[in-house]
Amino acid sequence: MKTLATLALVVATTNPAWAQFAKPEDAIKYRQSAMFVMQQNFSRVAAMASGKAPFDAKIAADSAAVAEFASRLPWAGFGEGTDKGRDNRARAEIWSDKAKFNDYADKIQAEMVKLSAAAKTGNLDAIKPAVRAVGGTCKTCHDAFQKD
Ligand code: ASC
Repeated sequence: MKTLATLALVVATTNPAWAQFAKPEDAIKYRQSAMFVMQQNFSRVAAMASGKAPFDAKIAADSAAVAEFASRLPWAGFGEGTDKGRDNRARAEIWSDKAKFNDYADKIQAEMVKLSAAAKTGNLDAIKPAVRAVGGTCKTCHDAFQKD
């Protein structure tokens, strides 16, 4: 009979990366959901920064904090074997150019930390450049890795 440690090793070495989810579809749904939460909260702050929505410091700070947290989540859903299935716009380059994709994943999290910190100050003039930096990072990554 296999020991628990051996079983754990077998599982760790034979399961594909999406195995932390029940199935690849779940990984895709998870990353899409996290992106959606991030986008909803970020765009609320962005609308204030651009003057399309009235500035409310508390809503901005709360939304930026949620966007920052959400920015940590999608990446676990991009494991091997999650390139196909469920309606999704992920390009193959996510998996073939992983280093670059991971750099963008790190960058958006870093920019979100800065945005959240700026939003906590309650100063709209500090929020504006941070919103631009986040938006620029979203766009650069989408241009490279998201299908039209
Ligand atoms: C959003 C959203 C994005 C980014 C990007 C910023 O609200 O859905 O992908 O901002 O448009 O340029």
